[in-house]
Amino acid sequence: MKALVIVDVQNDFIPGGSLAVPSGDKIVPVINSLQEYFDLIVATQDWHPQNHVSFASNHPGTQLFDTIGLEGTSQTLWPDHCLQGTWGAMFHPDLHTEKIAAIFRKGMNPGVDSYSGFYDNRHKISTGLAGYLREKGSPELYFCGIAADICVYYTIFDAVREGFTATLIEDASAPLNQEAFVATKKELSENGVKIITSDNLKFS
Ligand code: VGL
Ligand code: ZN
Repeated sequence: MKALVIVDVQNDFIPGGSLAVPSGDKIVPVINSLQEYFDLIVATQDWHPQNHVSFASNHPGTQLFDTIGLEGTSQTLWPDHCLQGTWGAMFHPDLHTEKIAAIFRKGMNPGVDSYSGFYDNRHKISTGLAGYLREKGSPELYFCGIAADICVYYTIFDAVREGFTATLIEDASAPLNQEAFVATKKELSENGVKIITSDNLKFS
């Protein structure tokens, strides 16, 4: 059984949004065309309160994309994005959502960021995604979405840690930083993650 995890395909991560990822819009039709190959589809949403620690606007004197120390970890400061209930937090309007069986939201705790769809960045609070997928029979997991080098990457890493089989669908994912993505792909494949393109699914 195959499950597709669609990570953060939200307006703010797409050109026109506050933290736009180049080509974020290009992957939406690819994701739509893949959905028929899956038995189960779930999605994640970045879902921040206005006072979220990852917003540069909450740290006077800092610049966008600065890194600050935060309880022994480093935190990148982003533009305000994916504010709970706003347009920027909604799925891209062209994304087909009919088959999405469950949505897992993350980044709701004001004091801690959450790149992965499974756990917050301190690995303390679970979204319940791993338990949900296990109850569904621990399907083979396929991942796509935005940003490929950030939230998709962290989500896949946690999937592997949780013992799932994980595959990244590269042409259905868009990175914020292309160079960082090259490095994260290498790291993922060294950890047993398969990297494919959508054609591999369609013609297998
Ligand atoms: C993301 C930065 C901040 C992502 C979320 O979805 O990749 N990146 N919050
Ligand atoms: Zn965020």
